[in-house]
This record gives sequence, structure tokens and C-alpha cells, in this order.
Amino acid sequence: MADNIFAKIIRKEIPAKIVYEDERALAFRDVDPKAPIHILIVPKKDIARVSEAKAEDEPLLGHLLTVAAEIARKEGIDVTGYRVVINKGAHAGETVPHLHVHLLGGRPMNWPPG
Ligand code: DGP
Repeated sequence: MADNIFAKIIRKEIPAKIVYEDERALAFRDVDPKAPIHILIVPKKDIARVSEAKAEDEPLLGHLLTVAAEIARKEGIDVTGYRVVINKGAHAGETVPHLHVHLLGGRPMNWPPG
């Protein structure tokens, strides 16, 4: 059983501001938000990072994106726009070894990212 912080949030061993949950995914507010809306969407399945997802995980990966889009509509950032980010590895700044999709919105963002 994984003991990283997101695995503990999924098991409800530590609190989080949960905004969405179904049988395959959980979404909660980032504890250190980088935008007015910053929500993390995670699979309940233990997948450390996107590079470790298997072909059998493809429906689950797609589900995380449709959940992100649904949350964006509920949070009122669908019209103004938002960014969906997955960090993998040191150069991208991955810090938690459980796959997570960042949903960021509520302000204009630069491109390319820093
Ligand atoms: P990443 O850098 O892509 O691995 O993003 C990890 C994010 O997780 C980062 O934005 C901060 C957030 N985070 C870390 N610990 C916690 C926590 O205990 N609770 C919540 N809600 N977010 C956390």
C-alpha cells in the first residue's frame, strides 16, 4: 500500500478540500495554489506518474481529463479558460509520486511555462 500524501488523502487518512469524487477518481484543492483555482485530479488506482501508466489505464487517463473539464465548468473557469498540467520528473517539478492532473485557472497564464 502506497504511503505518499495523495494515497493517504484517497484513503481519507488525512484531510483535503475535496471537490469531486467517483469510483475511479478524486479531486481536491491544492494546498499551495498557484492560481485562484488550483485543483488536483488523481486516480484512485496507485499509478506513480504518467510514464508508469499502462495501456490498460487509457480509459482511466481519459477519465481524469473529462473530470477536469467538468470541474472547470463547475468552478466557472470554462469560458475564461484554464490549463491542465501533468508534471513528470525533476525538470518538470514532480514532487508527489502519485499521478495527479493540475487544473489551474482564474487568471491569465503565460506560455511557455517557466
Ligand atoms: P507536483 O509538483 O506536480 O508533484 O505537484 C504536487 C502538488 O501537490 C503541489 O502543487 C502541492 C500539492 N500538495 C502537496 N502536498 C499536499 C497536501 O498534503 N495536500 C494538498 N491538498 N496538496 C498538496
